[in-house]
Amino acid sequence: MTTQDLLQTIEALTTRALRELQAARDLEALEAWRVSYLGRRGQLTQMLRSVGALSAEERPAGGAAANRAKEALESALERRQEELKATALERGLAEERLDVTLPGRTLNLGRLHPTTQMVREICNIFVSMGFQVMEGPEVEWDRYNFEMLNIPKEHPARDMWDTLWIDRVDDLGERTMLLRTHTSPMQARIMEQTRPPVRVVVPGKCYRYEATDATHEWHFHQIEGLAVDEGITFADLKGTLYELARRIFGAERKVRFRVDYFPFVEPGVDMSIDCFRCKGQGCSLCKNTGWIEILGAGMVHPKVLEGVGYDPNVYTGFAFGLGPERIAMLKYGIDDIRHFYANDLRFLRQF
Ligand code: FA5
Repeated sequence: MTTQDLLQTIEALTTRALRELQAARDLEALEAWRVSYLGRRGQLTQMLRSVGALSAEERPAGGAAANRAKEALESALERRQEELKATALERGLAEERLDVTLPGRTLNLGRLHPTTQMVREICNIFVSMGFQVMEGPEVEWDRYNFEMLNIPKEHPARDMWDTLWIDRVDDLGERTMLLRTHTSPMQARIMEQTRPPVRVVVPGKCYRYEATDATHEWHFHQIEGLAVDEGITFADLKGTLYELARRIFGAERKVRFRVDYFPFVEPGVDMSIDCFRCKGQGCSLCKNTGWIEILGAGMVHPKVLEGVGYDPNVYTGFAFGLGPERIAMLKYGIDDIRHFYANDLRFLRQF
């Protein structure tokens, strides 16, 4: 090979190598390129070796050309490495970039069910008046749900609580277990276990085997109240419930007590508030009476006190049972109690 041939070959090789180098898109491709041209068996390395085959006069010029080519490729490789690193960094930064102008994703926050909210509001009012909050079993014995409340087996008052029975009978074939129809069984349970003074409220679920309509569910809540001590009178009952009505429905609410019958109180009453929509004039909400009934109450019957071992000559007390769904209906103008448990988010999201 003459020097002329070698110089041409080196030039062609350098041009090709530089073109390929520009086409390399990542560091791996660069390494492959380096091995292919500058590696121990690389194309340029081979060429440098072939300089030795030139004659002594031609060797310096050929060697110098080959070395220049080597340096040119090495510095081109370095530059390309820097370029690719910079591009990779830019790409990385671009990928990590946060577009703060994008609208945020909506977070669906949960909330308390309107019944739970109402139960808590009512319980808090009683707590502020010195009552404790207790809970009791939803599956209850006949004994607590009826018998200890002065409602014996054949008593007609049992018709007032259409009952869902648990499939279990005693030795005499009598059904003994049920889903509680009211929270009143907790009156007996609490008094059995404590001595006066007693001041408790009991929120919880109740169940009745009855047809549903706008004001009746087969599953609903009650809050029971019970206060027993020496010297408790009907005035205490009225004062406590009046305060409840004012705190929930406003200071100017009027309250009405009327005689009602519950076997476990004597006397028994129901309490109504004057209709806040028509201010007592009569409207569809209050069925033209001007009053809306919100709870049943009364003075604890002496027989109930005796049944739990309290001396009715020493202790007296009052009890009441109210429906938080009915109170929420009145407070928020809800026209049908069945909305509460229909799981319709359009309804639930309003609270
Ligand atoms: C009772 O259940 C008595 N235990 C209340 C009581 C307690 C009286 C202590 C005296 C002393 P009544 O069946 O009226 O009473 O129910 C009381 C409240 O529970 C009602 O005023 C109403 O707010 C609610 N309630 C009753 N039945 C239903 C029903 N099917 N659906 C929704 N709420 C109901």
